[in-house]
Amino acid sequence: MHLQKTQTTSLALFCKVVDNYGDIGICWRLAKQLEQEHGIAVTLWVDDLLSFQRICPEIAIDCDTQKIAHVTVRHWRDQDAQFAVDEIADIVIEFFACDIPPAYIGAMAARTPRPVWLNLEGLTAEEWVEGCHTLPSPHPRLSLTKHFFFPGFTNKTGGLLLETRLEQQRQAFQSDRAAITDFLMQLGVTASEMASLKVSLFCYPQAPVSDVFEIWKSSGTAITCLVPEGVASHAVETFLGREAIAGATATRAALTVRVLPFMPQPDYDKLLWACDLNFVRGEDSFVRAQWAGRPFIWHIYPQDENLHHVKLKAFLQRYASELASVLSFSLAWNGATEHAVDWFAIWASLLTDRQKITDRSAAWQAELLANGDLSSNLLKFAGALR
Ligand code: TRH
Repeated sequence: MHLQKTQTTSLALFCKVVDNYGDIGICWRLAKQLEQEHGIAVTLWVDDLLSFQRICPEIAIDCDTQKIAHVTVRHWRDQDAQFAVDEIADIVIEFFACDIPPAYIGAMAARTPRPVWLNLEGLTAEEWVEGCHTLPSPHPRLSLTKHFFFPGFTNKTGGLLLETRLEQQRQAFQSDRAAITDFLMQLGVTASEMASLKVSLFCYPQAPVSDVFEIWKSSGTAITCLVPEGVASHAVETFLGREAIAGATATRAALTVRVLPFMPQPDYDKLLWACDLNFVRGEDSFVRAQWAGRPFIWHIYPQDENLHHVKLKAFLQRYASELASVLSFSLAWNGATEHAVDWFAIWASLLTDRQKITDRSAAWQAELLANGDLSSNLLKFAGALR
């Protein structure tokens, strides 16, 4: 592809929200970074503006086209829209093998030069991704080739999403007591809660939250569990004895549970930075917890026949092979143990290992940073295909 130097590269990113917030969370983060750090003209096509609005309140849900943070956001309503060749971007990304509209693909094939077409896959620590990353997949009929692009934890993958200034922002925030206090106060966290062990909780409904609450109640340390609205609602309501809406709180013995509003994506990062321990889930919050430099426990997205346990173990083997406490707690939290769980013992050992886990976080971050960041890796790969 021979673009004049002055011409801005355009990129279309197609996002289908399968469920929850991770699909749009990842695509939005990628879109913003490509636009803001690499000067790419990004159009983000998304089929579910309501989910988008939860993590980005500026989104208008009744708008076909809008510009947010310089990114053009298009409501992807159906597969029937028609597209002219000059509407096709230089780089086209489908997230997680979503089917982009047939007319868009037809116009891609008619365009000269052809766009670079990538399928951005889901994150897994399993070894096979190294063999599949960047593999071509020729279209069965048209003169177009799609390439697979896998995020990952090694230098034979595309790496992880990471904004250039994130580390600097995190360090500035974590070393500024007043900023942390202000942030938590705005969320309704009281002074005594701030002085306790602060745990953020984001997990799927299957997580054994009530078991862990029982242990935390009898803990020798005061614990405040900060849980965004809509998360682990059943266990949280049982604990509170009332509806788990933002602002609801209760203290029982050593444990305070406080329900937070579901917050905009940048604030969720701050929450991870402000807490002593983070429970995260899925893909995007899981990655953000790794950049937060604080101990974290991952609740993996559940799959049929416990396929997710394989993925969980693949990650733990890379990240926590020397951290028995993280291994035991993570397996128990994800229902991946064969024997009865002694929550008291595995929590005690996690708590004892806090410093060791924090040290590991820093070393782990250094390993990840050596792989480069996903946006830059993706553009480098796209550039080589052009
Ligand atoms: O929400 P998730 O479970 O999302 C996904 C989807 O289920 C997806 O289909 C699946 O493929 C993937 O998991 C593995 O978890 P995740 O990935 O952590 O995404 C949550 C997003 O929501 C993330 O961008 C952070 C954001 N968020 C906020 O913006 N505010 C909040 O208050 C919270 C709790 C999260």
